Amino acid sequence: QEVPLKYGAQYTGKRTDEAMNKWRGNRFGQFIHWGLYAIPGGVWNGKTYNYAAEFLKSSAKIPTSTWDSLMYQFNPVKFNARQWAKMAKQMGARYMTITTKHHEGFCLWPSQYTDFNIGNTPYKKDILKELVEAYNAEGIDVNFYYSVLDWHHPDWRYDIKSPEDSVAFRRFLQFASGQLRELATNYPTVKAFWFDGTWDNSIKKNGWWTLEVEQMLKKIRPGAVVNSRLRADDFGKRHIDSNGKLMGDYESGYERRLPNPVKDVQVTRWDWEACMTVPENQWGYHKDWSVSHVKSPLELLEMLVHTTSMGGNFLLNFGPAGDGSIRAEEQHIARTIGAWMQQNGQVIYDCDYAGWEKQDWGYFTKPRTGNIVNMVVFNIPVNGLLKVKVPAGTKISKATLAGKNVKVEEIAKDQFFIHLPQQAYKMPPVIVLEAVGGAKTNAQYQ
Ligand code: H79
Repeated sequence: QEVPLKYGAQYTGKRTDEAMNKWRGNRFGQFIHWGLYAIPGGVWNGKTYNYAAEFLKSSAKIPTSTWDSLMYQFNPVKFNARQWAKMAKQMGARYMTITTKHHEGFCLWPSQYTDFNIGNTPYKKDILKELVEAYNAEGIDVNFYYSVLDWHHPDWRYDIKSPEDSVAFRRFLQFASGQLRELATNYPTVKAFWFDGTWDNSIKKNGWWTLEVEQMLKKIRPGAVVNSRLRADDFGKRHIDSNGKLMGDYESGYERRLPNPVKDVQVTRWDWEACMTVPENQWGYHKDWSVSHVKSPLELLEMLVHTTSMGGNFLLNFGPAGDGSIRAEEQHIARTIGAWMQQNGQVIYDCDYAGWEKQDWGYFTKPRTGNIVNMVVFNIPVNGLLKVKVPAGTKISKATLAGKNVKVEEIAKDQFFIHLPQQAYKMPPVIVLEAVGGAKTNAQYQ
């Protein structure tokens, strides 16, 4: 029994249009968090705050007027959009998502709706425009992150508790709509919108606005992709509407975590994206990364493969410094992942869930077409034997490692050993299987 909804999901199942196929096939994206928080970098009055650097205003209880005056210090003399874009390209990112406005309310573009924007900093120039042009020139799609939550705007409300709140918040929603219309109109190559800061009661009580925004953006930019985090339905239900249907075009709830590859395979039924930090929880630039574990390039690469193997996109975050430089650790990550992607990108781009039983050595991925299944090996068994359990009736006719055949041994019904050549692997080896017969197992056939 379905509940009638005015603001619920607009369609069911995965979108199959060209724009969405491109978004999905991109698989690997670069997230960039850049704003005024990059200037203090997690340190205020000599005190280091371990919590997320982009939350410093809140952690250190800094008054809005004090925080906002950081704007007059924003002058990234080392910023070079083309260098950023080249690094992203070298890493293998096919899209980039930039914080046009984070919770602090500062705009990286010269918005006509507020003075709190890049045009009034010493830097003056439109950073968003520079980034869009530089990334697009490298063939990388650019998507816009937009925080609805706004610590700067006087009309922002966390909840609506009085008629005055209601009037103020209406004004706020008009402001946000205006900014989003401005972004979609002035940067015509934008491919997707990544909403954040939409969890408060004020938004939940205004689900109509979230649908209105989704429809407006798609009208201005046909094919635009919108994340589920924007959306709330008539009853304030977020992401998934009151009838259990996904709102927006893809599920965006996996933040700093990934679905379990065995228990959570239901995620393969819809489009989704996970976003990930390099430290435990720092999105904006933090001067002192010793405050938490810092993920290694191989940890992050494994997460990318894990995500692809479950039909999701992986959005890896970078937090440039206030001067526009990118820290050495992040550059190292980009280079290391990039070197592997250069050789093995075909197991990521346009790949999807293979539908085969997960094994301890790593992950399967499957190109959208053809009878190929890829194995990406992160845990190499001491005996060098990689077990593969195939769907009933499937045969593995061939297995190759870097173009060379490796031994395939049938050990039982629908079970094979792939003999991995014994050597010291510095990066995860990829074995390409040719599989014949059996049921089609790609997620799209389920
Ligand atoms: O931009 C990065 C972070 O700064 C931002 N999202 C990523 C992409 C972020 N904002 N807040 N948080 C992360 C954590 C806040 C979580 C909470 Fe909640 C909001 C706790 C309570 C309200 C989410 C919604 C968890 C529970 C309800």
